[in-house]
Amino acid sequence: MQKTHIHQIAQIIEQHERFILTTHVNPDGDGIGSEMAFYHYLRRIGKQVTVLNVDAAPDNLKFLQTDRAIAIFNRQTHRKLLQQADVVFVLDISDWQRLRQLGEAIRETGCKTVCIDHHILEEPFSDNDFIFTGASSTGELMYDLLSGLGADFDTPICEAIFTAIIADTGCFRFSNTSPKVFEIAAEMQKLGADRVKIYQELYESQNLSRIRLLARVLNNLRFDCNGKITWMEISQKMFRETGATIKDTESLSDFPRRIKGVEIALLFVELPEGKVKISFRSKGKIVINKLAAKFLGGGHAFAAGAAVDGSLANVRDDVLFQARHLFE
Ligand SMILES: [Mn+2]
Repeated sequence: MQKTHIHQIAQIIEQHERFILTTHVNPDGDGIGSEMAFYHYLRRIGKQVTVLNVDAAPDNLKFLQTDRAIAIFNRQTHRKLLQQADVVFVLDISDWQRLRQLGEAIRETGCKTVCIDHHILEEPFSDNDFIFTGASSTGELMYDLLSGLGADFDTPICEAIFTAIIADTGCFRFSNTSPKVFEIAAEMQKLGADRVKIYQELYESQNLSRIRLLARVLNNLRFDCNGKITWMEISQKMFRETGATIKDTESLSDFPRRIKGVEIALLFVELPEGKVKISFRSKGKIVINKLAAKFLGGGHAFAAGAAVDGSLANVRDDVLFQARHLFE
């Protein structure tokens, strides 16, 4: 993010009083961390700010005090709030579909919309799009913005930004981990982010049902394309038997990526309404979001997702058929 962009956003903040911040469905560490950092900043400079999301924060992000700050969207309850808002900041997402009914409600109000995101933008999204696909995370952009605005990086802001960055870089493992990412993380740590605490909250506070599901899924791991593709599937029956929920499938496809020779990991999750959710993960050689786009999904070059109608077996066969072409 350049000075000119920061200047534009600074003007928007200066000229308005009532702000709403939001992020995508199934919010992740980057979406929530970015919201929380921006929320604390806007409050401290005396603005009225509400974080309004479609879904609640996952349990492992509640240490960021999300329960106090984040409201879950309800058309009736939040009608007035939306009508009175001056500006809605949409963070970590540039696709109205992934804001569901809240997206519709925001557009109905006609209030100013500003998007800050690092995903590839297919077509103009908001009134003011600030999209930087070279950034590791929206958290990184939030750091650029807040430092450009001269924010006081106190502990809650540092922890929120640190969380956003480690969530989207897989704890500095993914190919998007630039030198700048380490610099920001180092600064956040110096200024108060407790690295060990954040790591434990995020990754070492899992419920037993998720681990039981993981065991089941790994036990049924399958390979294709001479071991370059690995795939796993989760049926509704497996959810029932382990007590796990869809939330517990988050980042499960990280595990098969660890196998030598694997380039792509696919995860198929049977949804109750006759759909299948697909996660596409690549180790960094094979670009994967074009494959996701064939199934009306999207995402980053090396991490993407889609949800399609059909049975687990049919969707899996279709996706595998297309995935094999990536290795021809
Ligand atoms: Mn992100």
